[in-house]
Amino acid sequence: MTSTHKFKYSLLATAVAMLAACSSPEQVVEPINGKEQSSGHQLKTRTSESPSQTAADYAVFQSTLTAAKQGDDYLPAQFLSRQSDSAMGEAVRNEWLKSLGNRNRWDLFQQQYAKLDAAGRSQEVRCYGEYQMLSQQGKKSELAAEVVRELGRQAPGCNRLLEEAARRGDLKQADAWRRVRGLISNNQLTDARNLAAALGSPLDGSAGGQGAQEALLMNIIGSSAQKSPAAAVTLENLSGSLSREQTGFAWGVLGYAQAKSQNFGAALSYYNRADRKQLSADQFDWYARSALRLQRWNELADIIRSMNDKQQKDPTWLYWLGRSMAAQGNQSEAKRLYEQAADSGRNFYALLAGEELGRSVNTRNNVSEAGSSAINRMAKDGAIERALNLFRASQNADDWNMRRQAQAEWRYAIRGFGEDDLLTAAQLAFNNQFYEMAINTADSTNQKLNYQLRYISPFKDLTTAYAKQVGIDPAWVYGLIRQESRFMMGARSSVGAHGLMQVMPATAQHIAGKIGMSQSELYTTEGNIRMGTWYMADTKARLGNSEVLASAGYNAGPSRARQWQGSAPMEAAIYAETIPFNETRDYVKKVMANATYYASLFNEPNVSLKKRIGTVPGR
Ligand code: BLG
Repeated sequence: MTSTHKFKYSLLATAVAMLAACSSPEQVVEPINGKEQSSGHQLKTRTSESPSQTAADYAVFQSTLTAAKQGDDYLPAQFLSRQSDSAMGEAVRNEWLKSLGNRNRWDLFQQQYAKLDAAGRSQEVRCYGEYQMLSQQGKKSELAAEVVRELGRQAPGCNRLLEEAARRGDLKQADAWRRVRGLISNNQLTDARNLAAALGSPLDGSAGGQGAQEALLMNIIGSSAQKSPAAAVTLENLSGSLSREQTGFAWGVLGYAQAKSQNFGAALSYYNRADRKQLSADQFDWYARSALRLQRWNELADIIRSMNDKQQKDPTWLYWLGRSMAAQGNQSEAKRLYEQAADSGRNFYALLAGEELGRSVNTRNNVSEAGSSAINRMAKDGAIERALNLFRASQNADDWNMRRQAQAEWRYAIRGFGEDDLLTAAQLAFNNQFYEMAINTADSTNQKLNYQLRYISPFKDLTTAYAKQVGIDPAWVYGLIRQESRFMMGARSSVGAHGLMQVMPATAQHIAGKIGMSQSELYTTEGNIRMGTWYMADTKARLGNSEVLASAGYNAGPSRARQWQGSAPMEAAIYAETIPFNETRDYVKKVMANATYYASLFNEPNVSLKKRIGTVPGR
């Protein structure tokens, strides 16, 4: 060992010893996390730190994460000796633990694992934790039994856990081979091969048996094969040499591929030959959506009833099962299902189900606003203070990554809060114009509801004026901004959409040309609102005057929104539910539900979601 290494590791030993010794209250997760609190006065404040301390730690945060990823033990230990009880600390510890697990440094791993609040452990770190207990103490892994039910890619630590459990014969064979098939269908061939080998039957057929058998499926459910019209024929022809489990799985994959390409008839006929026990939640969703799009109500009911309990309780399927029951004349059962959906929260289907029951949207707060003394006390909590300090610094520096970390610190700070504390925190965030966290925090309560905080409406003069100028409903505009940016002025998306209304630079160029603006106005608050509202109105006019189509077009492009229309007019909720892009489907439902709440808060005459969305015309 070189002298620098010696130096490094003696420092490491000191830092680790310091960490072990540091069990002062601020290092341990405070009781604030965990229990439901009945009122704000139980809030215990965490130790505060100076803004310069937070800034100094943030300055080395990214490089510490990188060092941890690259297998360095010194910098993470040093960072955690100063900044442990925070989101930054949790992120560093998670990254460090992954690296320790990967390098089999189990003593240090165990020590650090114990210091990480269970609610803050990443899934991969939990996988390493269970891997360690399985491989060293032979303790069976519950997480492995859960993860093996997933069909897609998993983090390396989770694959390692699965393969160890497979080698020991701990996995249910049916689940394990189903995952092998799922990996093949998701183009994760290396992981599929590794799992099959760990199960003792490699896909290359070298040991014959199950592995060789499963390899036959590659030409049918492989990621490009599954989309081809020939796949179904190949599956028919090969079914004599495949097991029932294999054909049952393969039909599910082919059904899903057709549904995602909007061939709902073919999708349904393939899905009908699938083994329902092997379908994933995502595959089941598209099975049901295929029946829904074709309005085959009896089949839809049957499909929803075969979903697992959790999925059946999703407001989406409660509502659509209710509609199936109503279509079949079973009004009492429909009513029972609508009641469950309506009570599920403030989502799209809760609103639609409520309307079926004759209820209308309610935006009356059922609690009084947080008082100033509670807000002041909250502001003194060290974790809240850290989040706000970082938020302010991010605004001063116009630093988007820092803003994201401020959000993470806020989420960390409010973890485990009771509903009173959540609403106090939401008000505090709002008072500081930390809008996205005001909304998210207020939105996380279930019993105590403050609608002004859930549906805040800053920038009112500008937004209302431009909405009126182009003749669209301000409630729809607010519903869209809330979903696009949570009212963050400098918001930037992964693909480059910008500002409150998340306008893409290329779209801004197009808009600017149409209405005589400069493209650079995209970056001002007013210019962004003017561009976004104009584009909403223009898209709506081009797409049958439908807010639903226009919302889809705003997010995915008008030509896609048009392509998803049917040849005949269609109930807009069916259109929205069968949008193939996950982002856009979720977006449209949220924008429309938000618009309904804003309409109520703005005292607009139409507060019916059903009327607002109406019918989508045919292509
Ligand atoms: C939209 C554009 C459309 C464009 C589509 O992208 O942006 N809308 C606006 O700029 C207002 O004009 O259609 S096209 O002109 O026909 O191509 C498709 O390119 C914006 C979307 C993109 C999306 N947000 C507004 O909804 C976005 O940023 N997605 C990434 C989300 S995340 O960061 O990964 O979470």
